[in-house]
Amino acid sequence: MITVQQHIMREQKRFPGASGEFSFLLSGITLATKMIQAQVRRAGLTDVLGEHGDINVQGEIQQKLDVISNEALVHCLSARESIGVLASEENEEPMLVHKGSDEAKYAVVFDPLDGSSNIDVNVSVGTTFSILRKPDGVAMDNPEKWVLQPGSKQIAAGYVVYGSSTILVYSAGHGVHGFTLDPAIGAYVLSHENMTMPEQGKYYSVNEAYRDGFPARYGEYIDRLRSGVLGVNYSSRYIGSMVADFHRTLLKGGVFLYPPTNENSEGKLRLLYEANPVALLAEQAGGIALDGERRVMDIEPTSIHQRTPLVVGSRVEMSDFERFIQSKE
Ligand code: P6P
Repeated sequence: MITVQQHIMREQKRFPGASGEFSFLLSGITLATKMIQAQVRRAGLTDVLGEHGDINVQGEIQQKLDVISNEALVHCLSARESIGVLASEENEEPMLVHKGSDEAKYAVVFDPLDGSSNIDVNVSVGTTFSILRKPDGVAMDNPEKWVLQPGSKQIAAGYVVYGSSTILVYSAGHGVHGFTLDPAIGAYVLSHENMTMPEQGKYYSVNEAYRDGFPARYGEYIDRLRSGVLGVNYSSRYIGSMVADFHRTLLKGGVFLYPPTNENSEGKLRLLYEANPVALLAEQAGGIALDGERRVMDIEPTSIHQRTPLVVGSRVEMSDFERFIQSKE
């Protein structure tokens, strides 16, 4: 049995000069997500379901569990001296922690409870996170510069999916590893070492209700998948919770798409704390992640909550997507 702490310590050795601060940082995430899952698992039993009432920066009504989850992550991560900046889907501005500390060199960007609109109907939700190193020469009085970096600069990223079991999936640039929370001992135990995305899958995943609002090439691509031209009789799976939809794509292959729509012309998913983490995992697992034209992790962010289209999945479907889209230009 290998716990995530043991695994991180092993990974830690790959970070030159790291003094255990990286593993302590990640332990802040594992602790917070255990606190979150305890609330998610009992949501129906305690007064945590339903709306908190406030409107968050996304203009979405904050679910109570969103607020509790955000507070858990801010509390646990603020106790890590190596962190200087936190940025959350729930907070308009980045948060400074350990202001002035010479130890602080990392920023953590997260969505505390992605898919939270599904909570009341007991559908899987998730926490996403992205860890960045402070750019050289940037002081803490410029927190945006700590987080406005392309996804290629992530030193680690991952998610926790609160589903039929609670699974943490992360990469620190050396493969993708999954850990299942064992409630009997309260530890994340290695259950999926060196996860690789199948070369091809049998599912495509998109909200087809918005199809009329997609740029035409996306609908044409979905028709192409359904035509059998890739040799697979695809089935459609869409949960409406990105972490759950991506987790299936990582394990089973296929493609997940959130294209531009009439309502969200830049796409709905957020670059820093939804698209970038899954893009790192997808590439580390042998898949591809695009914004429809270019590599997600090449996008230079200009604002913390900026959105992006996302097309992510197996090499066969994604290579075909790239060729097909380019043939349309
Ligand atoms: P739609 C959840 O609100 C979320 O941000 C992602 O987790 C999910 O993939 C997407 O929105 C679902 O959006 O428009 O299909 O309901």
